[in-house]
Amino acid sequence: MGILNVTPDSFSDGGSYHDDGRLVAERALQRAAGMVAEGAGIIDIGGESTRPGAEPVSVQEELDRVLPAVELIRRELDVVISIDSSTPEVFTEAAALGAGLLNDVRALARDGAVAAAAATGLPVCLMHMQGNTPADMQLAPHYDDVVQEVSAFLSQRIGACVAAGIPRERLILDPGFGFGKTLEHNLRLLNRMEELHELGLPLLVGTSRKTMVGQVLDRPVDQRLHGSLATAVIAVGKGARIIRVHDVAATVDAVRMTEAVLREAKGDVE
Ligand code: 7PJ
Repeated sequence: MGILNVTPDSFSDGGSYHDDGRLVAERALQRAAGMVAEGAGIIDIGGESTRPGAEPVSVQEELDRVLPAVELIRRELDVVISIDSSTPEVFTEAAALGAGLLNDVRALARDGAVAAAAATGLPVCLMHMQGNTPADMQLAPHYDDVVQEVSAFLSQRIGACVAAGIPRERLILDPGFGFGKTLEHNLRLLNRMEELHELGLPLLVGTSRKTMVGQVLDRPVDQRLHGSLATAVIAVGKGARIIRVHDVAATVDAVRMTEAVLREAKGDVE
């Protein structure tokens, strides 16, 4: 899964483009095409910054950022379009334009989100976050047992989805690396990710360029590729099915190599 941000700070070489949704969408299409050529099977389009402390965006602004990109990428590329959003209106409109997956860091907690997601008929990725907004999630993360609490939360959200008519088979789970977690919590979640297989659903992992990598390696965000690859390899080794990344070409190589080794263990050499 390749990350495609359509927030105002994401096309830094084209500030004036933001006045024109169509040009932003064209830049987004170029990036998406590059990631597809590098081996991405899913493009995750996000119009809301979920960085700790980020300002909220209005529904209309999020729609204006995301929908033109969805429409253009859907028309031009053969790839699954994922919508990184928590906003019911965005789910509905993006689904109508051909999006194929809803990816919600708030696990459909917003008012109307479960019903709107159910009505689209699309698969949904439910992510764990402690504290329910990116604005306050990193203030003082605390867990008695982070893996158990993430698992219990996801289990509760699965229940809410199933009760609203989203079949279990349509759900994907994500422990939510960096969302209301200290470095120790993030490392423990990665080490014990197998325990989440008890929930019986595919796992998605997003650690690309995150603070946890920066903290271990003492590197700024533009120097976290190699550390991010290490986490992707571990996640695949522990059975993650989707890896959400900025650096698609490098991650595809690392994942393919990992999978070749894992296949050999099953007596199935490439
Ligand atoms: C994640 C996400 C993640 C899922 C972001 C960033 C922050 N969606 N959206 N999982 N992270 N499912 O990319 O640094 O970890 S935005």
